[in-house]
Parts: sequence; C-alpha cells; structure tokens
Amino acid sequence: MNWTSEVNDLWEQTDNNCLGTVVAVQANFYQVKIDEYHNSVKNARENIPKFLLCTRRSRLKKIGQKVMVGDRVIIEDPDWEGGRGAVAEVLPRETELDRPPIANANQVMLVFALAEPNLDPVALTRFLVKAELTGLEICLCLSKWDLVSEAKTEEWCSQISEWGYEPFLISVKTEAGLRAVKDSSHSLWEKLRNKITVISGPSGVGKSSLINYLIPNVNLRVSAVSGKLSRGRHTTRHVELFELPNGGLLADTPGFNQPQLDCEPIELAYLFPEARKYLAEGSCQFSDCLHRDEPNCVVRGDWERYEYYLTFLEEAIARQEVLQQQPDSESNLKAKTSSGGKRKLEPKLASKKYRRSSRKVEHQQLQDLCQELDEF
Ligand SMILES: Nc1nc2c(ncn2[C@@H]2O[C@H](COP(=O)(O)OP(=O)(O)O)[C@@H](O)[C@H]2O)c(=O)[nH]1
Ligand SMILES: [Mg+2]
Ligand SMILES: [Zn+2]
Repeated sequence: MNWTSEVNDLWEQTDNNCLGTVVAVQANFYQVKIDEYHNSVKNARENIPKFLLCTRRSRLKKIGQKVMVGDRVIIEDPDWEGGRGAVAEVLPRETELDRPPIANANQVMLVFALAEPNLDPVALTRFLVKAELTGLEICLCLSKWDLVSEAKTEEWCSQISEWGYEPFLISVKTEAGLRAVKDSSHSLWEKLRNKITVISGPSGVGKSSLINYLIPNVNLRVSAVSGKLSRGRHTTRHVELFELPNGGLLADTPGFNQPQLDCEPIELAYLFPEARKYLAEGSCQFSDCLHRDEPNCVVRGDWERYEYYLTFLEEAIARQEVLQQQPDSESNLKAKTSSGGKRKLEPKLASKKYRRSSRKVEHQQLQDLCQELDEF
C-alpha cells in the first residue's frame, strides 16, 4: 500500500474512515468496495456493508482530482446505515490505463480461442503487441480447448512459447484448465489472485463466459458467435471491476477486433519478446535502426514473427507519415486504416499525450489498451 503521510493522517483522523477500491463509476457516483476499516467500526456494528455508494469531496473537484475505476480511496466518515460516503482522498496510482480507463491494473489477460473463431497468429500478434504497449504483465489464455485436438494444441503452445509467451489452456465448456485447480499455485486462479486484471481479446472468444465461470454471480451476457462478430458495435464505455471469489478484481472490456498499433516505429521491436531478447544481448549499428535492411542489425533474422514485425512496422510508419502531414491536427486526429486498407484521419477519442519516446521495455509508463472500443 502506497501510504503518504498525508493519506496516513487522513486515515487516522477519525475512527470512522475507511479504505476502499472504486469498482464502478457512473456520472458523479462511485461504487466503492470496502477494503479496510478501523476496529472501532467493527466493534460498533454487526453489519458492515461490502460497498458504499460515494460522491467526491468538493475539495477533490477543485483540485481537479479525477476518480477512476481501480482507484484506492479513503472514504471519510461514511454513513454505514445508508451505505453512503464521500471520497476524501485518492491514493497515488501505481498504473493508469486510458482505454479502458482503469487505475492500478496489474496485468492484461488476453483471451484468444483455439477455434471458433480460428486462431490467427497475425491477429493474435496484433493483440499481443497492443497489450505490450500498456507495459503491464501479459497473461495469455487460449480458450475453447475442447474444440481442438491434443496434437494441434501442442503445436500452438510450442509455437507461441517460441514467441516468448506461456499460454494457459482453458475450456469453460469442459472446465478443463479451470476445474480442480482452484488452489494450485500454477493455475489461472493463482495468476489472478489479489491482482487487478483487465481482460482483452476479440469478440466471440469466450471472455464473458470465462468471467461468468470465475465469478458465478456476475451474469454477463454471453453472445452466440454470429457472422458479424467481427464488427459488433460497442455503445458503452462503461468499465466495471468484478470481484473474484479468492480475491482480486477483473475488468471485462468490450471485444474489438483490429486494435490499432499506435506506437512509434522505433519502439515497435520492443513490443516483441523475441526482438527484445536480441536487443538486450547486443545492439544494432545504428541507434535508430528499424531492423529492416540496415547493416549490422541484431534484430533482423529468421524468427517466426519477424515478417509480422515488418508488416506492423509499415503500418506504424504510414501512420506517422499521415500525422506529420497534418501537423495542426495532430493533437486531435489520428490515422486510421480502414478495412479496405485506405488510411484516413479520424478524431482521436482520447487526447492524452503520451511520452512515447522515453518508453523502455519494462516498468514503462503505461497507456492505452483498448483504443478502439468505440470504433467498430
Ligand atoms: N466450445 C466452447 N464454446 C465456448 C467456450 N467458451 C465460450 N464458448 C462460446 O463462445 C461464444 C462466445 O462467448 P462469449 O463469452 O460471449 O465471448 P466474448 O465475446 O469473448 O465475451 C458463446 O456461444 C459461448 O457459448 C468453450 O470453452 N468452449
Ligand atoms: Mg463479452
Ligand atoms: Zn536493427
């Protein structure tokens, strides 16, 4: 816990204060899950609510302090009877995602189906790169394990482990990979315990089914795989954290199918573990090497996803060129590649400025995850 002395004072000030995590935001109301309260509260009443519906102290409004889902907050003097309170302080954030807007997320759980829809290595790579852009730890789950043969599954796993990822195999249908493993230390359950996890992945892969399985009373809508699953429109940007039975919080995000890789060309290689390894072991002759045909490049090679790297690099370069041609509009427009392959500029949905140039591989400032939530 990230205590500053100011926060500590506030926590100590009255015996009635409590500490919680914001699990949902709606208009100016915050649903806060209670994490800690003073013993005097416990001693004074039998029923302590699990959640408090809170507003924000006007002092926070004045200083422009935003309250996000995932924020750890101090609730001053809550009305325990009425289940109401006011957020008095927001604790310093460990991480912050823009899209979806979530504070203190620890990891991205990327879900991809082994079949229905078929696993496409380029699409998977696109999502992995997008997830790497957040700087958060990545947990890859291959779902619908029941639909593919043992041999095919092994093939995928060894291929993906060459890329630098160790996927969890799961089937919500047969509970394989999920069943008797609730307290084994290598299970998905363990991976999720006491963390804030953001779930990502294309629509139709079984994300909602998985959350429903992990949190039986959550009741998320499960959609039948339909022909138009690739272009479902998402009308809501509502984010909510759901509590796992063994501790930890999960955020479902609307599925989207072609995340835009809005990174600088120069940093793209750092989003591939294979290339990262080469760059850690040695360095290219030119510091601005894009790893195409430059002499003495340590990244160019016969690793499987190198050709995907080249494809995404073209995309990143094209995007950068479009932005450079439009210097005035750079702050509120972004390049978008339409399904027909034509580029066009579209209003940016978030105007937050990223410090891309300073991003290093680990512990980097994290930013947008699901840029395209509203684009399909
Ligand atoms: N065979 C099989 N089908 C699954 C599994 N998990 C989910 N599905 C089906 O996949 C479809 C999409 O599921 P849904 O949870 O809505 O996916 P989401 O769009 O990623 O949230 C539904 O028809 C589910 O019943 C699984 O483990 N095996
Ligand atoms: Mg869903
Ligand atoms: Zn190079």
